[in-house]
Amino acid sequence: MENELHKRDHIGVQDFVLLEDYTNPAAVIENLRKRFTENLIYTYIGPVLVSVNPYHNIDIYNQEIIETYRNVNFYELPPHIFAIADAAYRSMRGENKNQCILISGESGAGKTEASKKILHYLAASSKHTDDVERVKDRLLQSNPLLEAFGNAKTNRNDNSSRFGKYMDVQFDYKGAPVGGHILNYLLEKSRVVHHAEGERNFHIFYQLLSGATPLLISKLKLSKDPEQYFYLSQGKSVRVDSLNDQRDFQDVKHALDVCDFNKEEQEGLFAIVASVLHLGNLKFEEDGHGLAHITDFSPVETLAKLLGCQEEVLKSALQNRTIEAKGEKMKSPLNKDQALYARDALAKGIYDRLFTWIVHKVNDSLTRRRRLKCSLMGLLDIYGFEIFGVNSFEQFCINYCNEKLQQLFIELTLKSEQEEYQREGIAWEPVEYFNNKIICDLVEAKPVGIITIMDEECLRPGDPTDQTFLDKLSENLRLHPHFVSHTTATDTAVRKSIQRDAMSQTSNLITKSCFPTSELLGKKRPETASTQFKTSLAQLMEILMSKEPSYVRCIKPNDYKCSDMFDEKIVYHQVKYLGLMENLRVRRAGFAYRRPYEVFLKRYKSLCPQTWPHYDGPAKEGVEILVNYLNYSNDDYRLGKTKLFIRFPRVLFATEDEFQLRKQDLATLVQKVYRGF
Ligand code: AD9
Ligand code: MG
Repeated sequence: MENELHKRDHIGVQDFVLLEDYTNPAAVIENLRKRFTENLIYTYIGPVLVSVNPYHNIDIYNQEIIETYRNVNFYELPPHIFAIADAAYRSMRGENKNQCILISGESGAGKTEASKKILHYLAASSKHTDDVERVKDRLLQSNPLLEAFGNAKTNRNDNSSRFGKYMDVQFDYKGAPVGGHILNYLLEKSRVVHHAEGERNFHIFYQLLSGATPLLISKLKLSKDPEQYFYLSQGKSVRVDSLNDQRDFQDVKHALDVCDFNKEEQEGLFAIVASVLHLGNLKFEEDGHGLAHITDFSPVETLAKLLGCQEEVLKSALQNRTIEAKGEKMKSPLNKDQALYARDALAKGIYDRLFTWIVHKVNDSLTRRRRLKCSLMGLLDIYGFEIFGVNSFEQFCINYCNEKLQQLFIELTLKSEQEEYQREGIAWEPVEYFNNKIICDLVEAKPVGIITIMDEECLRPGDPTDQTFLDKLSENLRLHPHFVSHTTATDTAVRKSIQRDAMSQTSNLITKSCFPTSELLGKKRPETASTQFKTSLAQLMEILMSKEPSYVRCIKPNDYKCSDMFDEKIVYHQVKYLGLMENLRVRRAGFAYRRPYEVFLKRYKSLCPQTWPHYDGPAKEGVEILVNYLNYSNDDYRLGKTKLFIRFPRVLFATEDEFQLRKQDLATLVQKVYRGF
């Protein structure tokens, strides 16, 4: 970064800690704006990378740039996502520490793109053995595959991740990628049956209709027109300019091949995707007794074929539910609303499990052949914070996940700052910060947190409703300083019933393995979705805490997916809730700038006759001589064990300006010498 310091007026500073006015959000935003206008989308806060989505392709990810960043200390080059990847990679290898890179930011801010760039960087290393090349290929191909099934167009992002993903890349002792493992978090399965205007269902449905051969389409009894399907057409935007469903389908097919899905598995998989579409087109009418009847049986026939179950069983499961009374199982007919609910529940259940099955299959293909010890680099790309007009259970979980990550970020950055001060033998100057643990506690505390109360309501016999749940929340949490909203409960009885009855007898090889009989027989009461999510998040936090973290904080410049618009209000909002001001304050608590003695001396030694042209003593002493010569006052700096700490940016800038002048002088001198003066 030093090589760019002198240009700061035009392009802003490359590290926010160098802003004189660092407590002022306007100065931070102005710096981001300047850089965004110049296509400089990356800026540091110390070791944290802030990235602004450019919404257009910039040629900064090519092979040449990859090579430039490889093995270079990250403050020696302009900020870049590759610098973060490289630093983490080198720390993993050099210090033998497992790493994780946490990418956060709201929906559409660029998290998924950032994670793909990092993976690309890690995989772009020199040619390896065939085995390693195969692993790299699979790691890279897992992206288009999981995106097809887990991403969708929303009003915020044409390729929005609707699931959370944590991926470990495993490296052998030579630093070559040899395997991987993916953990997936809560797919937004409600999208299978419903999406808002302007949005779409998961990409794969449209890709299949658009890209499958006529033979496959006819085998699956599909129509190529997405408008024909209730589950695909609700948003009235089946086609998206920025997406090419037909081509993407070919990519998905290729990815399936690379990730070892055999022909039979691929057939089973597309049969399930098609069956969800057929399910959505089932209609019911009510008879004189208020009971539901399927109006047209032809989709049921197709469904039974695709899923490999008996038509009669399926029919019955779609129109009745099984209840247990006095230890006996009985069928109870559904009314129309219940039947529609059951249909949708089945579609969501099938799709959700299909997704998990795909992740398992990908993991199988990424499993290392040899069980030697390996180092890990984790990449976390979750769904970003989002607020819609109507927010459901999924938004609650997504935002809760973001709160947990924010808490982790605050705790870990503070901790690592304190540790560095301690290591360097410099007194820590305490900083005030907002710890959002209070928000996480509101959600997850026991005995009175939102999730516990929701669980109690969901599992309570009787007739729990949204209203009774809301009443309980208000009763228990009204005094909490951050309690302001409510959420809804679901009717689990009908959902469970249909999944047991219909799916326990299928012969489609995927649904068969996705709905194990023991579970379907209800031997054990399943945990509620929120408790499962809470548990998996707690495990995720443990995984992350056990590794050395790096951070990428993504910001989107406007709400219109537009490349030349920097909306200060929107950016300010994100700067605020991402806690960037807080982060900057922590980082600047004492010192704006810190560098190892060797680095500082190497750059500035020409400014002092005692260190120029050669200085043979220890770097620390050289720096001491240098800063004395430059007249640094006692309050301007501290000497740590291995690093120099400079308190104010102006001190560093003055030194840098002097250096630039000196460089010019030297250049002129060299020219003169060459010209023979
Ligand atoms: V969500 O929470 O999954 O809805 P993300 O993942 O934060 O969201 P994503 O990475 O999908 O956002 O980025 C949204 C779009 O912005 C991409 O599809 C690209 O069109 C665009 N984008 C993001 N980052 C870059 C980039 N570095 N260069 C060019 C980018 N375009
Ligand atoms: Mg994403």
